Amino acid sequence: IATPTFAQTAPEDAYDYRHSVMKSLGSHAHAFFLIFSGKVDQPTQMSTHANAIAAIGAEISTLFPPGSNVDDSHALPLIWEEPEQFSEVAQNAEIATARLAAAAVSGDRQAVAQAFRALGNSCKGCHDRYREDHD
Ligand code: ASC
Repeated sequence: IATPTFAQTAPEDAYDYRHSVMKSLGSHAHAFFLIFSGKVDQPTQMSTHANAIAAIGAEISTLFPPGSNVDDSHALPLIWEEPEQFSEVAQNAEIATARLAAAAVSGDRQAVAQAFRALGNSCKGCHDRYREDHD
């Protein structure tokens, strides 16, 4: 039986935390896109969301401690069966979020669009392999 990375954190709480943080990542991505696409006129807040995305992106790999694959979770056991490969994917996600933040600072719309697409592909690639299909 694997022990959680943080001995003080119960598996259900590690899952609860992961779920909350990943939801916030998706919410920031959605908010970012509402501004980028021009639907919401809050240009100065684009960097707020890009920076939040990068800050969260840098911590994704910490959200999956051994033992946190509880029943409610959509995370597939494969995550803990191939930790090195998962780690690489998490690392790529971190890089993609950092690139979005850098592109947002540059103000180059093409660069932002490209970085946002790349980040979406990173999210999708990881979900396709490591997250259970759900609606
Ligand atoms: C998001 C979000 C995801 C990804 C994914 C990209 O904003 O919540 O899970 O992007 O849809 O394909």
